[in-house]
Amino acid sequence: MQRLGDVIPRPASVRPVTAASFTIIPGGTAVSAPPALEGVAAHLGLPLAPDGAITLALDDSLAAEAYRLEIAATGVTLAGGAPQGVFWGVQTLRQLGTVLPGGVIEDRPRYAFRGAMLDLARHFFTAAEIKAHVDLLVQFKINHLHLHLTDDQGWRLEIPGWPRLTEVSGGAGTGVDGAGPGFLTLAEYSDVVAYAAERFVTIVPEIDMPGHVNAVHVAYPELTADGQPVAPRTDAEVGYSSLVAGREETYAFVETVLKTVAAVTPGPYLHIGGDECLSTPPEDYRTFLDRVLPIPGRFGKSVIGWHEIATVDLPEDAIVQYWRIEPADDAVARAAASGRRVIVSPADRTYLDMKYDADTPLGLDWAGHLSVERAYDWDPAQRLPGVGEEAILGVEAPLWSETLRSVDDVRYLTLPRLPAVAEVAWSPQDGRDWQSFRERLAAFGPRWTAGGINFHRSPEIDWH
Ligand code: TNX
Repeated sequence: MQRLGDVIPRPASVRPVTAASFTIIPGGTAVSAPPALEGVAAHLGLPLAPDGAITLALDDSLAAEAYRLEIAATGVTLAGGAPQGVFWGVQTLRQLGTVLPGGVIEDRPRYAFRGAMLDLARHFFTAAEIKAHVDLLVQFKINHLHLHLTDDQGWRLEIPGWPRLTEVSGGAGTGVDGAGPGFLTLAEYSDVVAYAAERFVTIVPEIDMPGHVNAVHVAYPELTADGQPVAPRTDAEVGYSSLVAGREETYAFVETVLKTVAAVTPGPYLHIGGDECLSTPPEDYRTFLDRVLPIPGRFGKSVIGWHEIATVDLPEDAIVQYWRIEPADDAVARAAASGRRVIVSPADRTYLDMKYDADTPLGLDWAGHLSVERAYDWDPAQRLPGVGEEAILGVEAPLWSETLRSVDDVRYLTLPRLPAVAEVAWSPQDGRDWQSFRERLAAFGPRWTAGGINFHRSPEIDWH
């Protein structure tokens, strides 16, 4: 039997009762749940019955994402502030296995935004593959999936009225090194959104602008500065393409794209990129963002951008996503001081596409090597001078896909560092400890192996 606290992310409070335990009998033990929780109950994979020994309930004295799990010899009670709190409690139950140690877990997240990002532009992943990724993320209580839908190489979302975006730039050979093809139709995107929503995951769509747009210019040369045809690019350079700030056609295009994405995105955010605009003159960058940053608000969404956007005037509800390695950035501290919230994604702690060490066959190393311990052993509130706990909306672990070719590759870089970042984002800082984490993580090796889930057998962990 596992110990009650053998869960990732580590719960806020764990009180074991050593004598007691409850054993789930597959096919025998039933779950009782009110109608509002029947969808959540289904994730336990047990039958529903009014007198089930596992009781799910709502408790409005708890915060929406908080839950309380009580395990006694006679039964189990799981209460959450809202269905999502119960759902996170279900993830805890599933990690504990079938012989549940007795006691009480009271748990709630440190940050409201616990994110992962998948880059569909450099290498496309299908709707089915994205859904499988959602299944993996929710086990660690990640509640946002940021989809990087467009970049220099490819454009991965259907936009009615601009068919060449996906016909040309979602076509054969549009991934890095000629991988591909692929794009999501709006129906497929909506299917992913709905699947994620059933698991309390919010999709955050990103249309990267004004840089990272070579795929736009390949499809529509009339949007370039001189109207001349542009060659497709499948290398991994950045910073060479830009939408043209001084032309009205640019904003008609951007407006249509953001309106389309907003219409199929129930979540509150639209990410407009804004990173690495090395070929956009600073005045043009400002002109472009002054026009584009307010657009998501007109469609009822808050705008998110990579931290370069903090150099211009931001809407009040704009969110800045910090990705730099040391040293920190003054503009982000100024944005925080004026009330903007920050998503913390420092590349040297959260970029899942960094190699673990010099021997890692996949990934990049521009931000250094990212061991499991480095992904775990840091405090978001201590990372950025002037960006304290109140300014932080949450933490996200991006996975760029230049070197990825398969779901196995995604998992190799994601596991086991995503669980580390998930604990950074969920668990109270003062309860976190690398030694405890690596011991809890060791138990996942046999589970991933049994489930056919590829992962990196990091030598930092004494795998069971
Ligand atoms: C930087 S970080 C990028 C991406 C690359 C990534 C590779 C950021 C906002 N932009 O264009 O894919 O590095 O690690």
